[in-house]
Parts: sequence; structure tokens; C-alpha cells
Amino acid sequence: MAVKVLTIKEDILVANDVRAKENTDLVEKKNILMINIMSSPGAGKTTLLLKTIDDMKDKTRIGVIEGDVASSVDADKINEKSIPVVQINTAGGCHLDANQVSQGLNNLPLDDIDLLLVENVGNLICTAEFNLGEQKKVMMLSLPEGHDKPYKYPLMFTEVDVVLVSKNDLAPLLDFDMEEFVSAVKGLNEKTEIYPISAKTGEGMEAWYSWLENQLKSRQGS
Ligand SMILES: Nc1nc2c(ncn2[C@@H]2O[C@H](COP(=O)(O)OP(=O)(O)OP(=O)(O)O)[C@@H](O)[C@H]2O)c(=O)[nH]1
Ligand SMILES: [Mg+2]
Ligand SMILES: [Zn+2]
Repeated sequence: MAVKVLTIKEDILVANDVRAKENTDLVEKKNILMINIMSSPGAGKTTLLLKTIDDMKDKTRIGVIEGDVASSVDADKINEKSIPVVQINTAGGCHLDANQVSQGLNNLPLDDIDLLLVENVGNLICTAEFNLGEQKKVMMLSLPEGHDKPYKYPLMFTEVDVVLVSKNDLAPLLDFDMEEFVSAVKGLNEKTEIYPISAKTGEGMEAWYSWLENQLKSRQGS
């Protein structure tokens, strides 16, 4: 079946936080864990989702909201995995907002989803400013972007629960200083978890899956 593509301009009339709260209420009612995944363009978000779906879909019912300025390229790849997915096109907007996600939620079979992964528009700046109603925020920083990014984009690193350091298979080719990166992130946000991963080789992915499973478990226990 073809992917549903919703083109939605940012709604400046309804306060984002009001919509975000409605989204949270809805996903909580449906017992869904919604995670907002942010990064700069090309850090590896879709690749992470595809690998996570492959490795987790037998035991967890996953759904995806894809956010992009244009196209359904990412949602088409997710759709091949036969899980519920909807593509939101922001018509020029450089981040997802809560209104767009609300309409995404209205177009998904929420009773069939336990884990909803939201791939935000590739952007390290304003995506961090818009609450979507998610329970957890994850950001991905790929090795080629460099270890100095926490100094330059502090809000993103301050807001997130998890930092995935992606493309770790490229480490031998680059001079990414992991120790300095970890210390810069912890200087901004002591509580955030940092997991170096490679969705290509599978290295480090178990730590990410364990974190996801713990979040799902603690929701079911609550
Ligand atoms: N070497 C290596 N390449 C990767 C890895 N993950 C993703 N890539 C490559 O990085 C490029 C971008 O990956 P995507 O998953 O499309 O990145 P994205 O963050 O979804 O990109 P946008 O949606 O455009 O923001 C692709 O060529 C991937 O094959 C990885 O773990 N290792
Ligand atoms: Mg993508
Ligand atoms: Zn923006």
C-alpha cells in the first residue's frame, strides 16, 4: 500500500504546548511510548529506524511518523517493513510541531502500536525548541560531524534523554575525540545517556535496544 503523505504547514494559531499536551494525553491513554528522534540531516536516523524495526519488531509493535520538508523517500523505506507509517511534509518548515504530529497520530492505528518513533526534520537547531508531546527525546550525532557540536548547539544536548553517537564504524578514519565529546555533553546535561552505535555493523545497538525496552517496561509497570 502507498504511504499516506500529509502536507501540513505550521499552525501558528494554536499554541504548540497546548497541542503537545493533547498529544501526550492521547499516547498515554493508548499506552504508547512516543520518542522524538532529532539530528542534523544525514546523521543516520532512518537507517537507525530500519535496523531497530528489523531487530525489535518480533516482540514490539512499532509505528513511525516521518517528518521531512518534502518527499516520502524515508516513509517509503519504512513502509517496506510493513509497519504503520505516515509521512508529514512540512512544506518548507524546518522542524515538526505538535499540530503536525497530532494529525500524524490521527492517521495511525494507535491501538496496534506500543512504540512510536518520530523522525524529526534533519536540523540541530529549532527541532529542540518544539515539544511534540513525546515522553522521551533522543538525538543522534554522527562521527563525521565532529566532537565539538555540544559547544555550538547546546540547547539540543541540554534537552535530550539519550545521545546516539552514530557511524561509529567510521572511527578509524576520523579524529573524533569521544572523551571530549562525552565530557562536553555531560557538562550540559549530566543525566543524558550516551551510546556509540553503528546501525551499519550493529555495534553498540544492544545498549539502545535495552534502553528502549526499559522505557517500555517502566511504562507498562506504571
Ligand atoms: N558508515 C555508516 N554510514 C551510515 C550509518 N548509518 C547511516 N549511514 C549512512 O548515512 C547516510 C544518511 O543516512 P540516513 O539514515 O538517510 O540519515 P537521516 O538522518 O535519516 O537523513 P535525513 O532524513 O535526510 O535527515 C546514508 O548514506 C546511510 O547509509 C552507519 O552506521 N555507518
Ligand atoms: Mg531520514
Ligand atoms: Zn525550524
